[in-house]
Amino acid sequence: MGLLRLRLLRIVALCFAVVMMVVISHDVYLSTKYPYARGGLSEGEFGGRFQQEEAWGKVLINHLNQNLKLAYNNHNNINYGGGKGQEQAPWHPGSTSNVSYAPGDPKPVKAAFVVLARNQDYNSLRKAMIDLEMRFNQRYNYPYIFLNDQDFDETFINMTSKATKAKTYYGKIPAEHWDYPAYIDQERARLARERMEEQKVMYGGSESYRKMCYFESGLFYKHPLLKDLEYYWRLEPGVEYSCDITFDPFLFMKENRIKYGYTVGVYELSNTIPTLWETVRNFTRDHADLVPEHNSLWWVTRDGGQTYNGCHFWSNFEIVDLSFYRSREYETFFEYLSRAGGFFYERWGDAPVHSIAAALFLQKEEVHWFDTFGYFHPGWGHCPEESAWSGGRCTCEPNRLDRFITKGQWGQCSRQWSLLPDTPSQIRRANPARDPQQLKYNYNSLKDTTIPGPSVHGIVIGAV
Ligand SMILES: Nc1nc2c(ncn2[C@@H]2O[C@H](COP(=O)(O)OP(=O)(O)OP(=O)(O)O)[C@@H](O)[C@H]2O)c(=O)[nH]1
Ligand SMILES: [Mg+2]
Repeated sequence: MGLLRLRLLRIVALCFAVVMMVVISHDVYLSTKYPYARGGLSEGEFGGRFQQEEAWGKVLINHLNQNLKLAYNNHNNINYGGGKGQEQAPWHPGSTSNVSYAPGDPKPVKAAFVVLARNQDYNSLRKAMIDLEMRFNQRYNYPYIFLNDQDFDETFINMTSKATKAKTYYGKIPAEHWDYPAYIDQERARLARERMEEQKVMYGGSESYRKMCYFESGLFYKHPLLKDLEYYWRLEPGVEYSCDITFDPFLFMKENRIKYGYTVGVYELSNTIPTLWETVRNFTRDHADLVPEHNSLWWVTRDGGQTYNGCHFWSNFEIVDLSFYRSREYETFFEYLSRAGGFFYERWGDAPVHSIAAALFLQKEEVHWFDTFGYFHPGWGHCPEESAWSGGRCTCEPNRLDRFITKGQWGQCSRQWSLLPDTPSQIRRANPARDPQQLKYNYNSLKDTTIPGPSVHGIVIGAV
């Protein structure tokens, strides 16, 4: 009996040693084949796709030394709670979950992450990039475009290019895009900054913040690096992605003809935009032909256009079909706002500007809330509701932030876009027999008691 037990023990020890040797030699093989951690790896040096992801995940885990294991798991083995082998979460919005593209492969959508950043942002940016890689882009390999008003330095380029195996591009912003337009009175702008600083308006005293907001409002998409881009995904240093993104949002948007995607809708600080709404009203009066009858203005005004309720998409995250910003409507709108001067005499942000434009020019179904994304930007965030959270491999706290965003005061705007009445094209799709022209928007049926209930299709604010 004793001899048998000894033999058994020997066999177990032998097996263990063999397994350890295989694991160690595999590690050594990977670290020589993929010396990413030491830098300087080009796309061609990667092997097959499976190995790429494996090596990639290992390197990131070694580098980050934090709880990233969840996202590293080979995505082919993820079970999102459906039947065995089901890769698609039940809440999945489209049919695009199984795609993945190698770094140099052409993609079905000409799309990229676009990052405005300063050289000193590289560290908080790397963290955000690595989150995004782990949660999404390690399978899709969309490129990154970095823009800066200064030349990017070597550290920035080195550190950011090593955070992804996708291509990275670095561009300097043309000087005229980071400057005052000729018609702005710079002395008046300086005095306005001083006054707003005294009044403790957030970033009220900052000149560079205004240039940033101006650039992000109407100029960034004119940069030569974005020339052929169809869609862009804005990324900022310091943000966090806390749920796996199991489909390609670019493709999802393209397939569904969505122009604007957001994760968080919040209220704007009114002391940064004292005359913005008045300017928007003037715009709708002067360019009534550009505002479609079936607009989405209910989302931003609940009193027939008298006042702005402050709702805006938090544009530090946005995925946008750039044909929207390149459209005659948007360009005319931006130019109109620019000439009014509020980017510099007040402190208009790109978030309310993009958002009011979406409400003016887009239909309900052209805007999508990516409510299954876990997203955090310092100060606020979004964590999906419980069902999506448990199926979607999230690490954020369900309901904590979401409770405020979807049901509480400050973040109600996220949910409210979906309360907009259906548009004629939606009605036509759902019920082709009905004539949408006969249907009136019924604002009174919406679940918000503050709604006045106009009987027109959209809201005409220029005439108020
Ligand atoms: N190149 C460059 N990028 C800037 C400058 N100011 C801000 N940015 C970038 O513009 C984006 C927005 O700036 P933030 O400072 O994050 O503005 P915010 O998100 O409104 O405010 P906080 O994140 O709360 O500070 C970020 O990606 C910044 O890195 C600047 O002067 N030059
Ligand atoms: Mg920010």
